[in-house]
Amino acid sequence: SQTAETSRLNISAEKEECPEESPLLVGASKLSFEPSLTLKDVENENKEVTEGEYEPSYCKAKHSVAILIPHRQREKHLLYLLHHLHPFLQRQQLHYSIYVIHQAGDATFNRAKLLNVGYLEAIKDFSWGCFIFHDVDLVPENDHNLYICDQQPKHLVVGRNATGYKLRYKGYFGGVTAMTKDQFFKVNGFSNNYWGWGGEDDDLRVRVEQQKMTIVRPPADVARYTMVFHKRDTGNQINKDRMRLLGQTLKMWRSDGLNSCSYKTLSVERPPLYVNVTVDIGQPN
Ligand code: UD2
Ligand code: MN
Repeated sequence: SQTAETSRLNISAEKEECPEESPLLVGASKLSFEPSLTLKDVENENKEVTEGEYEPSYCKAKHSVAILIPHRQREKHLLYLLHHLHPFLQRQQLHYSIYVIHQAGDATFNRAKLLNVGYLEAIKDFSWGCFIFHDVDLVPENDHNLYICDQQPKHLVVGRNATGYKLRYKGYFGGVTAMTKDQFFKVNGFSNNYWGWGGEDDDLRVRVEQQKMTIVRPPADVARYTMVFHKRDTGNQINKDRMRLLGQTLKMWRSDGLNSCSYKTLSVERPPLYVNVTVDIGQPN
């Protein structure tokens, strides 16, 4: 019967688990940033991605990972990142989805709150076990830098082009980080109160350490990034309040974070290469 046939096909279609280490990794690769690149080009390069999501067709992925990118008015950077990140993640044989969390309006930017929103929205789609918090302008140079979570929160940017590929300072936790669903929940996510540039990444480190977790990093020779050149954006001026806020993290973390993140989702669009969440996160009070 039709039903028997269908179920037989389903059984034979059951995939074997992907190998421990992907055979598709190529190591360090030369990155290109072509100003003439278009979204159509990147869509054509990535026919197997639908609504931002991909999983290998030929084996069962061992990891399901949501990539969260805070964004406003960095369209070219987003394009470069999508162009490099999709093939990079596919070579790692991951089941993944890319979320771009777009801050509506022109109030001061709030990277950390956007990332909280990304987490809260992404878990509505799927039970992602791992989250990668990812600046839009950082492109990974080596696919041995695995976009999977660890037993401990992981910082993936040991070095980047502009800073001689050296860790900026001990405890630095900015740029690209990976935390499991539970690790992030345990620290109550990011603070929502860092408006403008700086401090929010250090605040997350304090939360992590307060939970007796330790930050791990991949080897320096693989945790390398190119940051696309940019100036400080208008709307993201340096946060003069950041040192005062950092002094209060241990007092505030329980009540300021995922559990107090209020926002209004204006739209969730699903073009081929990413989920585009546009959100009103308010403004500093
Ligand atoms: C550093 C950190 C970053 C964050 C920031 C302070 C590194 C490599 N990165 O980045 O993680 O801690 O300092 O807040 O150390 N963005 C927009 N539109 C804007 C403004 C910001 O999309 O108008 C997003 C975008 O994803 C960008 C990120 O916010 O990559 C961080 O902003 P930045 O690139 O201006 O700051 P930067 O490079 O000093
Ligand atoms: Mn940057």
